[in-house]
Amino acid sequence: MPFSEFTTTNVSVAVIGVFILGFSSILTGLNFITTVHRLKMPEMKWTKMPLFVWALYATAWIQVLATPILGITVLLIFVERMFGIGLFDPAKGGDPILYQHLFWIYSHPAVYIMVVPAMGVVTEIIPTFARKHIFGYKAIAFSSLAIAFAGSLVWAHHMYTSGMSDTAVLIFSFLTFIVAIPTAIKVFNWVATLYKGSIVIEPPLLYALSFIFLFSIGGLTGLILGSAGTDIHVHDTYFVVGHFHYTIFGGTGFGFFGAMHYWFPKIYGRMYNKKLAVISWAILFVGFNILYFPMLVIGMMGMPRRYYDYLPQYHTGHLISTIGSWILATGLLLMFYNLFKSIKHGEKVGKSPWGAATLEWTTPSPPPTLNFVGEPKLTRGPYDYKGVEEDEQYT
Ligand SMILES: [Cu+2]
Repeated sequence: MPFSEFTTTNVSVAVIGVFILGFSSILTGLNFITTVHRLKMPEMKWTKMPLFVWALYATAWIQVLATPILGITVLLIFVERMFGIGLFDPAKGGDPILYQHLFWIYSHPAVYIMVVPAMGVVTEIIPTFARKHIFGYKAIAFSSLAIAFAGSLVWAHHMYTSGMSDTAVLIFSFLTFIVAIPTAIKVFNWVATLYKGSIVIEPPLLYALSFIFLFSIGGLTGLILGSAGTDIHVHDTYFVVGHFHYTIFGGTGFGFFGAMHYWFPKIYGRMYNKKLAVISWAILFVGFNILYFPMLVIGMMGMPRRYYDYLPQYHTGHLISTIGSWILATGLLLMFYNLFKSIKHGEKVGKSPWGAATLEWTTPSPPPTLNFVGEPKLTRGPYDYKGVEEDEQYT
């Protein structure tokens, strides 16, 4: 029986909060979809949109289609608690596994709501710092939609040990592997974009490259969890905790940090201390791996998750993780210190400090109210660096 059914804590208020937040997420998605369809400048065809916008567009569809399931689920909890209707409580004729299904039908796609925008960020950063047109524009745009679609069909891979028919396990395992295809398409296209590019190493690129490395570990450990045989061995162990952090922190987190370092000069019209940004990135990256990699190892050895105590054979792994967490925290503090300090004290920059080709770099930094001075003109594609004027070039 779900804990939320019988606990005396104030679950009903909490689920109302989740319900309202869910609406906020749905309306955000609706807003992005409508904006992309109705408010693009007329010259901007679908294939001229920055791929970050494509990523947000795909994400918005997941928000609109998956979040209502969460809303309905918490509503059902509320109804069961308030009126005693048997939905999930077996004593009342309900089905607890149904609750788990409903939860994951939303919560697996929620992972993509977090990670697909980060993939969009990486897609913007890599061509800018490779000074090269993105490789496979259509494949990247389409793979965002494919991830959104395929990612909606795989939720029960969280439930191999909950009691499910072997046929269902096989199908969900197969579908989970399908998601690896559009994800790999993106990774191959990023690497192909870097190939023979004139690469300029700057803080945003370091975060984008870290994303590829860490998210690949997150994705590949996901395949170990997605195939039923190996999942049963590592289910509910630290392997899952390690995998999850490589995906969400290494993926979404590093994508977000990359975005902050990429668009910071546009937002504030000032540049952070680049040297300090590189140092804090290095500390963060090293600390991250020292913190999370041992989790994969002790998880494989059988260390269960959600326990505060453990057998002596797991001690070394936990100790290394703890030291890693201090290093990671140091990197985070340095990074935020640098960014916050530079909001007021950073060196002033022009409209396009990276020499990027997308439209937002043609407006002053910080942008005026309504973003552009007059009507913006589309004179080049989003990755057409030959069209970037001389004075906007990277210096
Ligand atoms: Cu999942």
